[in-house]
Amino acid sequence: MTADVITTLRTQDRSICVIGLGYVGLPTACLLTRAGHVVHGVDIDSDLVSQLNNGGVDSPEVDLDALISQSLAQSLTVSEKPTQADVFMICVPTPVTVHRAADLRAITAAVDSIVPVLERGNLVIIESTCPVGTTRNLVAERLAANGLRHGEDFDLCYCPERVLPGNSIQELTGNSRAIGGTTPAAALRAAEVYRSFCHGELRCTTDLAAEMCKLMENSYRDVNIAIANTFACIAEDAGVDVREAIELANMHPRVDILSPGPGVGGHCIPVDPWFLIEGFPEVTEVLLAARQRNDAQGERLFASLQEHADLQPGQSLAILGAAYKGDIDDPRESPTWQVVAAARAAGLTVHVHDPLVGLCSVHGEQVHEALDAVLRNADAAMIMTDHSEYRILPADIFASLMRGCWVADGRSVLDAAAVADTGVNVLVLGGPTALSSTPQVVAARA
Ligand code: SAJ
Repeated sequence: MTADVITTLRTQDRSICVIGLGYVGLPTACLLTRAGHVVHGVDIDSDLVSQLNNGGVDSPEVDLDALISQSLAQSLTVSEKPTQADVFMICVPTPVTVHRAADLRAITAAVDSIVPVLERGNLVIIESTCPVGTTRNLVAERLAANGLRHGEDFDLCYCPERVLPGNSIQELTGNSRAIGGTTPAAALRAAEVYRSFCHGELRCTTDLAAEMCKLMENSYRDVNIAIANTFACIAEDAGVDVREAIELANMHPRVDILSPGPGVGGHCIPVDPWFLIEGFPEVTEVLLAARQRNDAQGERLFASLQEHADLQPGQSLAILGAAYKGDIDDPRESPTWQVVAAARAAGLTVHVHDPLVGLCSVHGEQVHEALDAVLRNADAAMIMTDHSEYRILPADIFASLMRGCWVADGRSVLDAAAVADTGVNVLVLGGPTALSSTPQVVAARA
């Protein structure tokens, strides 16, 4: 917790309505409450609203859990409808459709929901990632239904967030931010609101530049992950350990190659580049190629495992990792689901394990908490997520439970040589396969 949170507000904007209480909106509403604002949180998820009105939700982030409880005990109120306020902050999801087009229905619905309570002199802030021009076009047009014009009757801003899930409070209070306004005065006004809880640099700019910078940040990361994945594919064919080669290359003072993996998940990195590709198709071939490389990684690793282990219809595959990245509990938009679909299409029985996502069903797929049950009698296994728990698995766990003798390690979390010594071969994404001198294929265990 930062001790230097400003408790005496330097802005005239005291009451704030935060619409969308997800992994960005809820911590933001709590931080604004802690900073002294009177905050009302809004979400269309009635179960979430009732959970919050009954004391809070379980977050894997311990400090966030405490902040939510404190805020609800302090003055944070929550409902399914916006109330009048000085400031409206919209933090709703903006996915892409199956055709990779921006799906702005949640933003449109959120904007429409504040039209009845929008008043002259208000400030409206969009935080959700959106195509360049959305704020001053789509949002402004919908808000005009109230007869009010942005820049004259109310202020309109676009202020993207940079929260890395799993470290929300530190990221929201410490990261710098672009504060985009459709007028300079609007940006300065929004900066005062963010200054109440954020001690990072607040850089005022236009709404267009702020929308563009958000998409650039995540597209940049997607392309850099794709470069790492390209090098991994080359290394496999060249017989090189890509992680050793990356470590060597990153010794260069101006090289910083990221880590290869079996796909890019989450609601942002694999999504945001599509907003630029959709808007500027003639010049975004690099972004498109990166998306295609990253999206191919999971099935590429599965196909290689299928070949090495000679997997046949009716056999079983254990998949370790439902979350889209290590040490978080969010399975949405995870590359795991592409691999599950490919394995099922190959006639395999699939069981998915995740220590953090826990016992639940995602996209109709059961996620299990008990690793031994998922591994028992499996004909092959695939590690999709770099959870810390997988890095400390005993080397013999696969030999002691599985029927087959092949494991594909998509995140290089295993000590492949130690596992190979137990009679199980390890197919490492981007790295040399660790072959066992005595591969074990054992009869099904009771
Ligand atoms: N990944 C790799 N290799 C890497 C890094 C990541 O394969 O070297 C994969 C991860 O396994 C995961 C996916 O990429 O599946 C995305 O993970 P991430 O940690 O790169 O990003 P997010 O989605 O958790 O958070 C990103 C962050 N953006 C940037 O780092 C530029 C965060 O700051 C943003 O706030 C967030 O997107 C967002 O909401 O936009």
